[in-house]
Amino acid sequence: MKGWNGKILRVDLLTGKTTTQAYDSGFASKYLGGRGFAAKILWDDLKAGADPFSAENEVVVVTGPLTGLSMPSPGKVIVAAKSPLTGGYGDGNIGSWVSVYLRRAGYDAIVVKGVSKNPCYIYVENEKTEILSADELWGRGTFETEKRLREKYGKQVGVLSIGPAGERLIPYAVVISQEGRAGGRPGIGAVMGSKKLKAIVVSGDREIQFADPAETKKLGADGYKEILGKPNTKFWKRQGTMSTIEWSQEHGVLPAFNYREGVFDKGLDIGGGAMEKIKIGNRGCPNCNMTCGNVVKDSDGEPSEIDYENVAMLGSNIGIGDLKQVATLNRLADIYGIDTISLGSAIGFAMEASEKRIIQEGIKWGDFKAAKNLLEDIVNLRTPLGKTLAKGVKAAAQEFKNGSEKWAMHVKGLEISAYDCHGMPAMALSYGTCSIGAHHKDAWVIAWEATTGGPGYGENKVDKVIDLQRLRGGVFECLTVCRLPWGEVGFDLGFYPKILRSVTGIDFTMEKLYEVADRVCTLIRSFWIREHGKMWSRAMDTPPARWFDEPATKGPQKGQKLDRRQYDSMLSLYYEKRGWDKNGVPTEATLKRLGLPDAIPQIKRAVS
Ligand code: PTT
Ligand code: SF4
Repeated sequence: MKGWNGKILRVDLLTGKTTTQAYDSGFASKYLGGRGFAAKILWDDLKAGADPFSAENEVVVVTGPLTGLSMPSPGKVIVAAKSPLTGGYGDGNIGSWVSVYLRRAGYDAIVVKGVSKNPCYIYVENEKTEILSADELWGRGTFETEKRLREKYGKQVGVLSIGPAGERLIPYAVVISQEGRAGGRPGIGAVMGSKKLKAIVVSGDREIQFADPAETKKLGADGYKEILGKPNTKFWKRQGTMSTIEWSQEHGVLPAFNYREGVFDKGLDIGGGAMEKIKIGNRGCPNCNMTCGNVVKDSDGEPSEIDYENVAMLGSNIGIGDLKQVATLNRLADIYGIDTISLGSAIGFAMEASEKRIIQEGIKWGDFKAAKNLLEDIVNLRTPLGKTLAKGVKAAAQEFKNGSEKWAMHVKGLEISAYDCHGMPAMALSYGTCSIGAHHKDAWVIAWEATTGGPGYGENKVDKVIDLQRLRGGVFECLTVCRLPWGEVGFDLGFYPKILRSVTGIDFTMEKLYEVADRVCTLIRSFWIREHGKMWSRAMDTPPARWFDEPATKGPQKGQKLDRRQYDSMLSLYYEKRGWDKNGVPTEATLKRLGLPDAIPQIKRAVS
């Protein structure tokens, strides 16, 4: 087998045993890598109802066949587990040198199960794997942890680590790498914490075997050249995702005041233009020649790497219009290892509850000091309010009551990414049906919807959501490379099947890749159904009531709100096109067609 290493490293933290599992080209072609491998491994290994914090749950760190190569933006790795936040399948995509070194160590994935007695970290160097004491690292922030590990192992390693949020099992704790790359929004950092696993360090120097090495080298080099020649690349390197703030404001979809509105009066103060004025550097993922990480000086004078989602959720969504203050909250979130989207949603939720006098605490919109204190309360679990918000907004609403579930902004328990949907039904459907809960990663359909998609709930919108889910949530997450060359600078999509052929020798076409994407999407859906059984319903694919009941009152979306009946029709059509039944459960015929027959009895058992 060429392109894949064909080996998965399995580590049991309870017994201290490590084993290597080989897989064949049939498995590789069927699931491709990344999200595909993670979904299949978790489906096979976990029993329904497994406690996300039990020894049985697994942390899967996984690459794809193009990960880490010398080609545009390949430095990503997927971290996955059963989510403690949603109870369903959870994963995230993170830029890290682990991507490159894991492949060079001769593995495509690491699967960690068990619970260590004491804090530990895993060190992998080619064939050698060690489980070492992390007593000296436990309790430390992610920046300090990575620094200390790098002092010990040098520059030629990749490091994934968790901060105090993961150690304290906060269910939206993430995994951090390189002081500013984050991944695993549905609490993958907390699953690591539950295993007392502080970090994973990887190094390796083996060659990856390609079917056609000369062609692979040429295609990679041509790809880099193409990126440099694109008209938008220069601007992209200047602003990265930050120009989306201005774009969202212009289209009335920038979340403000816990998604009550889609515009923010200080929107321009926290946008890409404002960012450029305080920018001090540019960072990025390995082997990328369009690096987009914007490092700015925050209100404490410290460097902080910011992206659109961080700034919208810790800025406009909580009413803060000072970018340096936003950057400070962002840096703290990275050090503690907590997701900025869920954190911003939780703080916004508390601010609204305070305004409505549902809670006693006085936390005003835009109050930086109060937001910072609340952040500390959450990550240190140090006040009753902090402890409640640390559970996520879905659980917090169950405690706040008073109708607060209507403006607890989540789908399936995962807080919503930073796009307001009052007037954007396709984006609402994308959030409703994303594989891990409300994330924009699978289908960022809003860019199309706000410009060329037009108004309404037409079939074209359902088709577009599915197309994007196939490409972004399927192909890119399975290849496990960054999608931004294609998405942001117009890099040719035809590049990917071409280089995949030269790497693996298998005749992959875009159609074949979409088949894999459909299989993985339906397998993940099966995972959710297996977990939720009879509790599963269409409501789990529906965004919160706020967007249906309360129209936006400002900006381009003024007066807009979603229509329940029409959203429901879209959802039915979506299920039909996916080959799922009227409740969103995959049908027997679909499972057979996609080569997932073993899911049939399990699903039958779950829903009967
Ligand atoms: C991702 C989500 C995003 S998506 C952002 S900013 W974005 C937030 N980043 C956080 C952060 O930072 N710190 C923190 N403590 N929490 C954070 N939570 C949020 O997590 C990121 C880039 C970006 S920046 C995006 S869109 C693209 N995402 C990709 C993806 O999902 N798949 C893919 N194949 N390519 C992608 N390329 C882009 O990568 P999750 P990164 Mg991320 C600090 O993790 O769980 O997937 O959620 O990986 O290395 O930081 O790069 O406006
Ligand atoms: Fe990482 Fe940005 Fe490059 Fe993508 S474009 S690989 S997110 S630095």
